[in-house]
Amino acid sequence: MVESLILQLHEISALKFGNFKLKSGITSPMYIDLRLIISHPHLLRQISSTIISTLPPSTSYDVVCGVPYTALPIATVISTTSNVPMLMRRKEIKHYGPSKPIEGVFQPNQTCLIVEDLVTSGASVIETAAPLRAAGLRVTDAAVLIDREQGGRENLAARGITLHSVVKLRELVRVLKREGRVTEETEAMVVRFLEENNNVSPAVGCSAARVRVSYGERAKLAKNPTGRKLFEIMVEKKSNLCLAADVSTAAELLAIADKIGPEICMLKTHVDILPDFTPDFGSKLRSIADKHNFLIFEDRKFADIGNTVTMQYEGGIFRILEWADIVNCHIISGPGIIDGLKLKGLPRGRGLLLLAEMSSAGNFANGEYTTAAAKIAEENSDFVIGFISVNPASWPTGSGPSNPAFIHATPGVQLVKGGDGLGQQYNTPHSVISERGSDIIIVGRGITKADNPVDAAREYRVQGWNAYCKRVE
Ligand code: 5BU
Repeated sequence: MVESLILQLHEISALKFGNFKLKSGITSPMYIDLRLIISHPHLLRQISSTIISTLPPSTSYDVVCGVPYTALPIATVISTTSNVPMLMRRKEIKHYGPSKPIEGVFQPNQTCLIVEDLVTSGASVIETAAPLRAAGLRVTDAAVLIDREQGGRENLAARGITLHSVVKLRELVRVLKREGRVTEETEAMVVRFLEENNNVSPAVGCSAARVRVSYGERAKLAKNPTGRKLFEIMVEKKSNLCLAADVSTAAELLAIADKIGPEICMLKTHVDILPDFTPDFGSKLRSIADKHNFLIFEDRKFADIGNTVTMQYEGGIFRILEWADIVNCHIISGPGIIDGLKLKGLPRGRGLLLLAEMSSAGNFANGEYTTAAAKIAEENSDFVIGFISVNPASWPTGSGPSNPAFIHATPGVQLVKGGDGLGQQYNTPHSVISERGSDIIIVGRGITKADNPVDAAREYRVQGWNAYCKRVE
């Protein structure tokens, strides 16, 4: 049965051998194009029924969802022949009418089987699972015709999805060779290719999975109430702009917060630079934040042992815990720092950003350090809401950037690339949001030192928001 399928796919030229440049840039000795199957209804029906009969009998599901586009007809045939309702995931977000990422009727907690034609790194399945899960559905299994055996199974398993394939690529080539459709050399070339490319990173795809999910959907995935609120404010205000309010006095800070408040989702403070700080500073800033609907982020960069940071967070003259929705910390001292901050912050519903990367030249927050931050975040996703990062798109496979619940905020942003002579390095809003895969632009002097800070803030907001809209399109 499977053999006859393979031979038919070869006959219709859905399986080709030669030298093909793949989307990832690598050259493959084989190209699989399953879009052709819609021209062969008999084969489409056969593929659909084989995919379902390959599933272990214990697999149960209430709805099916095909990964757009090639697997949509396969999922449709499965749905009509097995009488299981189908869902469709929108690849493009509509800019008119009610915008639903998932089309079709379902109940939260129902189980959805993902149907796919071909799995390489698993990135497309992961991208489809994210909005389904965000909508409350359970996604535990993916059924696929061909597993290219290039890491997809492992990458999906790491995200709680079991891959069931009708045929693996090595097996497929073996059948073709046995039936005299390909030469021994071709088979050897494919096997060598698979050995050399046995772990295709879904890093780009994963990062893409996160960056293509809208802030609104990600709000639903956030475990921490402040993380959720931040996404919601971004959507309500169409703003991914955070003002770094590094001005000379508390009075100036409160004034600029009130003026720029309508443009921002978050205001970042360095409370220890204010010479006129008084104990009522927090409540004054809080009422401006409530008036304009933004969150307060004290850029305190805690770095000590757990016990000390609990005191620094809650006590002293600044009493940061009282008024800051969000604080951040280095992970240099190990995970105990998270435990310490969490002890005080979590009962108040506060959130924490981990410093995974920094914007200044020559800093040491990279490589293994960044990976460690991502791991600590995953282990503390009730309190950690995300990262201070600079280029999350470049983070290694399977680390934090793939998790859409985490938010990335990036300092070092101005309208033109450059620096400040003291190590700061600037990238543009477009580069930060579109190319580097961050979510929030943190802008200080680009706004505070502008001739007209309100106009400047609006410009940054529009540029940041447009870059985001393009990204999720
Ligand atoms: P600027 O004026 O846009 O350069 O201000 C950037 C702000 O972000 C400033 O408050 C810094 O303390 C803060 N910052 C940063 O620039 N780079 C970092 O890596 C981190 C914070 Br973390």
